[in-house]
Amino acid sequence: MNMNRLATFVLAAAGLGVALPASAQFAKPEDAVKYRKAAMTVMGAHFGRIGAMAQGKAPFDAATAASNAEVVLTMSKLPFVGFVDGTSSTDKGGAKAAIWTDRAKFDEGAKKMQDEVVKLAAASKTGSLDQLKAAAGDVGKTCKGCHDDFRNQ
Ligand code: ASC
Repeated sequence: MNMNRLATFVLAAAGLGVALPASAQFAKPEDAVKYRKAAMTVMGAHFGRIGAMAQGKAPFDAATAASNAEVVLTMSKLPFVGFVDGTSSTDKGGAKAAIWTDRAKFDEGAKKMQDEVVKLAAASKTGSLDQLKAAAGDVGKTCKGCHDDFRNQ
């Protein structure tokens, strides 16, 4: 396949939402690490805005909550392709080797987070602060659960 054809294929696959193998998405392992960290950072920034409202640290605004939840919903789908083999680390905040030795548990944790984020997005559209608080609490538990098990302190 020449480069133009390859590019067309990759763009078509992306447009169709087809998951490409990680090797096709990242030229180098460190690119995958950078990608997953960036996705987590953006997700955390927008979830943090909702968390601040849920905790009364920022004024509740339903439209702001809903738009942040939409970003979290999109971002929640992105980091996991970046957990490619051979990219565990012992650095603070790095990915523990347990991700690769206990992959089923890791994948289950990711799925749980994604499911709770779907509920968060729905809750954010009701305009109810109480519903937002409950859903944000459930999402936060899924973040923490995985971080406790799979992210270096
Ligand atoms: C966040 C964020 C996390 C989670 C976690 C919830 O906003 O960046 O990792 O919430 O702290 O316990």
